[in-house]
Amino acid sequence: MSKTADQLKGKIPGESTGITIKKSICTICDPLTQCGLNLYVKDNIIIKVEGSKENPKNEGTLCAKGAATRQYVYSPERLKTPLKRTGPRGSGEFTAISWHQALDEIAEKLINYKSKFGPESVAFYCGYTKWLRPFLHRLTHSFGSPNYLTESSTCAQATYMAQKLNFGTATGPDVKNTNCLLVWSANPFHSNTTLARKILAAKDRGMKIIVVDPRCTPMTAQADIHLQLKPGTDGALALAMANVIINEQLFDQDFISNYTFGFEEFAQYIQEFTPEKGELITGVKAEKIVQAARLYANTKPAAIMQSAAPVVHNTNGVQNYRAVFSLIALTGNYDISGGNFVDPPSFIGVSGGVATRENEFVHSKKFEEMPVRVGQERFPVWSELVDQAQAMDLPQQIKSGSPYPIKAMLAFGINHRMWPDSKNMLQALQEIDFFVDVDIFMTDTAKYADLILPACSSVERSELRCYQERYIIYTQPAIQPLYDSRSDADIIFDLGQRLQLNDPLINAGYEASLDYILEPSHITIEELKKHPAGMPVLNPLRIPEKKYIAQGFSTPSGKMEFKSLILERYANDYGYDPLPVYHPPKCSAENTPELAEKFPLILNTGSRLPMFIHSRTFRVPWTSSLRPEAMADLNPADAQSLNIVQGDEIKISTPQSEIYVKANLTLLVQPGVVHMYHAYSNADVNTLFDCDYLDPISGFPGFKSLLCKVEKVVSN
Ligand SMILES: Nc1nc2c(c(=O)[nH]1)N[C@H]1C(S)=C(S)[C@@H](COP(=O)(O)OP(=O)(O)OC[C@H]3O[C@@H](n4cnc5c(=O)[nH]c(N)nc54)[C@H](O)[C@@H]3O)O[C@H]1N2
Ligand SMILES: Nc1nc2c(c(=O)[nH]1)N[C@H]1C(S)=C(S)[C@@H](COP(=O)(O)OP(=O)(O)OC[C@H]3O[C@@H](n4cnc5c(=O)[nH]c(N)nc54)[C@H](O)[C@@H]3O)O[C@H]1N2
Ligand SMILES: [Mo]
Repeated sequence: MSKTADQLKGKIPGESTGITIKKSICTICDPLTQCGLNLYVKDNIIIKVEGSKENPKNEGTLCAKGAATRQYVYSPERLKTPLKRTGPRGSGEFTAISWHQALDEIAEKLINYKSKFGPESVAFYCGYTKWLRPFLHRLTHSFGSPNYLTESSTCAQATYMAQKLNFGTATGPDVKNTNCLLVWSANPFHSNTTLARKILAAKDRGMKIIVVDPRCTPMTAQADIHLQLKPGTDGALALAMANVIINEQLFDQDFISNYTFGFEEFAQYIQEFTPEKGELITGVKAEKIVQAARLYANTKPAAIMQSAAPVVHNTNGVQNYRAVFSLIALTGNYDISGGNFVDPPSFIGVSGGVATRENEFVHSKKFEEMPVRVGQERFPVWSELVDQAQAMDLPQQIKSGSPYPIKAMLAFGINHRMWPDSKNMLQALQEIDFFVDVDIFMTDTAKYADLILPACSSVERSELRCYQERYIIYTQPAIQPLYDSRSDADIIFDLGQRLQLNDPLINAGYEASLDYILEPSHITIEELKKHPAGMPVLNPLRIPEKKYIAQGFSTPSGKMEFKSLILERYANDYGYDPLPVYHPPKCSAENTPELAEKFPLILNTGSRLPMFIHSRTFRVPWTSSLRPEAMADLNPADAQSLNIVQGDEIKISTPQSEIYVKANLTLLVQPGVVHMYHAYSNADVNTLFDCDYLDPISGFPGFKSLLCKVEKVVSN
């Protein structure tokens, strides 16, 4: 073999091989990771993928999903051209049309709905993808609609709501500098691998770890103390820990006296939550609760690591997390280095020490100048604290037309299987007048759209990202968009032009809008283009500790609120309790004992698997081969009493519906709990939930605790 042939075989970059290394980022999962990629490109084809060493997140590493980037990008399920529906909704019958025709038609329809039914009759939606959000958000409001909706109606925002009710602002753990990390329901070894490496490094320098999780996971394997509670009982566990901290005088007197509101009432309320009562409710031994409370309160500084989802995927989720976050105030670990530090977001929810005008950019029209948002009447606290509509109420409003009709939806990556009672969401999509979906792939939901537009993937586009590590990148396309696909941002700005919005920034275009957002930092897109692998932020904002001393807290009382004055305002009309009270999940042995007789097991869903991210990588051969079939996890003790062995086909039923899956026997789930991953097309666990099985404060679905029954159907 010639030298060049050898080099080609080895995929060695250089002039003789024509292979170049292009820098990009992976956004198969998004937005906290955004790992850097080295893409080996020859003739506009990616032939090899590596982690990029310069990137401060992944430092050269890649997870199972990122390593399969080529199979994701070159999937045969990629959408190739704009498509117009020719058959009935869901039939999958479409005909190819041009971009011109598609965008003209969308603009004409949306303008028509706006003039007939008002701009609020058009909803704009974005799924798990985050990068395009500021632009879609502005487009929505410039169009005049208050209805900007996202997947954050089931993710993260309820956690932030709990933090905002307590402290007025969101906060996160300072893992690098803490001496005790209380991981309250997170498993970064599967959900955020770059963070897992940072936790291991902190453990090496002596950091203690407490993990609260109903299952055993790689994270609990690292714990000094694992509190294996029953799903949905987090509030009771936190209140029992508060009981120990208060009654043993382990609290921070100065912080409580000077900076908190409602401590007396809270201290009185927690008296009933003795460690013994905590044990009764949560299943965690009283001694362990005491031990964990002492370790957390006595180690300084200590930080609580929250998750975007599991705690708030319970019908009592916001109050449970409020109880958990009260522990931060009790121990004075708020807004300090090594505690729960407040690092304000720079761009798309990620802090990066970069001053931006994102907030000003997205709110081109004030909510007060527009009609109420979807879900606002049902979830008023959501609407006070989150600048989006609550998408869980969307199917209801599409179907009922109340408080006003929703006629059209422009969605970027919508998956109806995200909603509880996902069939109900699909029915709503069948009833809506006009539905457009922009996605990378042909999906089951896209088949219901009137028009489908093909988006390109992250390696085919340019996007701006800030990193918590004070790093910033504006990527360049590593390859040209495949087929006739386009970047979501180009689609949004092109459509914006056609919608006659008279919006100077939408008219100025994508990069001009980014320059506008970045203007306070004096960083420009032109400068960023000179650094394809990204660059450290040169003069990052210096964020001081204990900002509350000078600024107070952004709560009604100006203090940290054990007793929420926002919730108190809704006490009469909505029955919200101002204290972080504990009530069992709506469907539970404690609340609905008669149901529990028929449905004796707890259904817990959606714990992350390392190779899947929602529905996205089921279609990728490398990742799907690791778990080719939908499976439900059962403890061997439960399996034995139900006469079930590994691989048997089982039926899981709830008061709502039933599904059929294979049984996976594992000690990782506790007896009495069945766990099942979500988003499978052939065994969609979200069909088992009622569409109204929601937390009354946030509107988040109770995905982590419902009652169910398991029966054997076919022996393996
Ligand atoms: N039972 C249960 N249900 C759950 C959960 C659970 O734990 N249990 N978790 C919930 C949580 S926390 C979340 S965040 C949601 C996630 O729910 P979804 O946001 O619905 O997640 P996906 O299934 O990934 O759907 C996103 C779609 O976006 C498309 N997409 C990907 N990248 C792009 C892009 O760059 N542009 C465009 N236009 N489209 C793109 C994908 O192909 C996919 O079709 O699921 C929720 N559902
Ligand atoms: N590989 C992969 N990574 C992902 C995702 C993915 O789909 N795949 N999704 C991304 C998204 S959208 C999100 S929101 C994050 C989620 O990130 P994480 O929260 O870290 O991940 P999960 O596995 O959903 O949940 C963490 C743990 O919470 C536990 N848990 C379940 N119910 C309860 C409960 O009631 N109380 C308590 N205390 N714990 C409970 C589960 O057993 C699980 O081990 O992951 C992100 N990263
Ligand atoms: Mo999420």
